[in-house]
Amino acid sequence: MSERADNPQLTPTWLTDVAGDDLTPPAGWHLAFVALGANLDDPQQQVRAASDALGELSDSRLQRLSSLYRTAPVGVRAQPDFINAVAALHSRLPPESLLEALFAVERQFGRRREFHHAPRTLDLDLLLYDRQCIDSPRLCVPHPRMHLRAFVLVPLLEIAPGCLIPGRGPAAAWLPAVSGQAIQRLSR
Ligand code: PH2
Ligand code: MG
Ligand code: MG
Repeated sequence: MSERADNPQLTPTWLTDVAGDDLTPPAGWHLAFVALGANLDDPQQQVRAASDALGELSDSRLQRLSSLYRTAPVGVRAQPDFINAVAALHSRLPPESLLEALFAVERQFGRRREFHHAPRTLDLDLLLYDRQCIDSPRLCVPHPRMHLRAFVLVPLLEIAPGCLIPGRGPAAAWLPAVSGQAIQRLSR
């Protein structure tokens, strides 16, 4: 059975406390959050076009898209600034199939996997899938470092202010931990 929004004990905060309405998926659908990032080849255009592609994923519906943000690179510092955003989707795809669909979009955008954290035309990371915790060789959900990255937390909280990260608590509680990371919201 799917979790019911009318049972307060089973109601994830992000399903009820988002900008005055809610993101509860219909029966048989799931709520997924996806991070978008690019820092090569006109990254703003890459992220805008990628969000259009997310809107066309099979068995999925784009529910929300954050603003675009210009962010300083985390990890390997000697690379261009990133453009980042976060999307909320309803999807009927199981998590591994959704991941495959995201990889297919990355490939469509010319992504080559050169080395870990290499500059990229497009990176799509599955952050959250309902309240599930998945730790398989291909997929780790919640994304294991999402709570430590301003470029994820800030756009995520823009579209889902009450978002909970399973195992970590409210996403908003992690903001102080990332306050030193440069992030600038771009006008639409
Ligand atoms: N992605 C990374 C590593 N570092 N830094 C920023 N600002 N934005 C990203 O999307 C990003 C990063 C690995 O995927
Ligand atoms: Mg990534
Ligand atoms: Mg990735």
